[in-house]
Amino acid sequence: MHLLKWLGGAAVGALMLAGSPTWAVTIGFSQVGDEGDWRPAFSKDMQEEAKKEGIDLKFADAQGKEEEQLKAVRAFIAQKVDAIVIAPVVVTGWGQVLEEAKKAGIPVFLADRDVDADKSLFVTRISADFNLEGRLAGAWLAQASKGNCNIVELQGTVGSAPAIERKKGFEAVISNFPNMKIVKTQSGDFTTDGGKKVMEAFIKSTDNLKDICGVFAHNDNMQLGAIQAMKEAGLKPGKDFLMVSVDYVPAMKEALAAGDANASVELRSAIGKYIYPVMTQYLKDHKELPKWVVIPSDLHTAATPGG
Ligand code: GYE
Repeated sequence: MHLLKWLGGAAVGALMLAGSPTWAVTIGFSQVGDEGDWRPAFSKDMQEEAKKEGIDLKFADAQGKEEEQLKAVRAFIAQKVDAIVIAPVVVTGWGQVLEEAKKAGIPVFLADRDVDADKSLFVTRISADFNLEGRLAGAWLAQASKGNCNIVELQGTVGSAPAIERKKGFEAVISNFPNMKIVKTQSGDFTTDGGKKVMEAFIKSTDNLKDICGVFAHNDNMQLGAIQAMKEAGLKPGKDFLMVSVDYVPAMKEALAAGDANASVELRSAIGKYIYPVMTQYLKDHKELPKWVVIPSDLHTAATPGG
């Protein structure tokens, strides 16, 4: 009886292994950190999807430091993982370590943020179009303000792809409107606390946001911090100020519903379901892929929730 049970269990185990072709794949993932609400959701998705796919995921949190990411990637190379995923904190400084991975024959995939290294050094990047997110935010603000708006901007982490591209996209749109301009801009490092501090400084230096009509934040967490600072100063974000940001995290959905914010561009955090099939297929056939697999973005207001 015992033996039968054991044999049955072993057979089921063998079948399970046979049924999940990716069971032997080991992937190293170097993540930025957990600076806001969006990123932990992305980390969780990567871990849960890996489990579903039978992938052994080695997860390294760099706590916002590129040096930590470089160390993690070198450790993955030493461990001879099958593939590496990097969500790079900033765009610069990647050439050398990507060369090392290439030499070791380990394919690298970028998730979310971009690098400025040679594109032959990674297989593909899977992410949203940050420039489009900036353009969507700018277009919404142009429409909501009828093309008349003095704007304060909360930038993301200096040198990161989303801070660079969201700014560029936003400016490309507002430059079509002679009466729209950014009058103050500073980095809040993508954090709630950073956004709050920057907004407090803006409130002081502009006599309580006098003549300011809109706030563009490169992510929701900074916007949520800005909302706190504005409320503490007796101002009415969402009512007297047009508030637009990016991510569409649950706390921003609440802020939109409460009327404290007006619009947010959704950044999907479920990247695992896009990236793993692409990676496992590549490990099987090594077929060249387009250098960018784009995840769609869309803008939400309180009147058009969903997503
Ligand atoms: O918008 C922000 C996070 O890299 C695009 O990073 C991502 C950004 C996201 O900290 O909330």
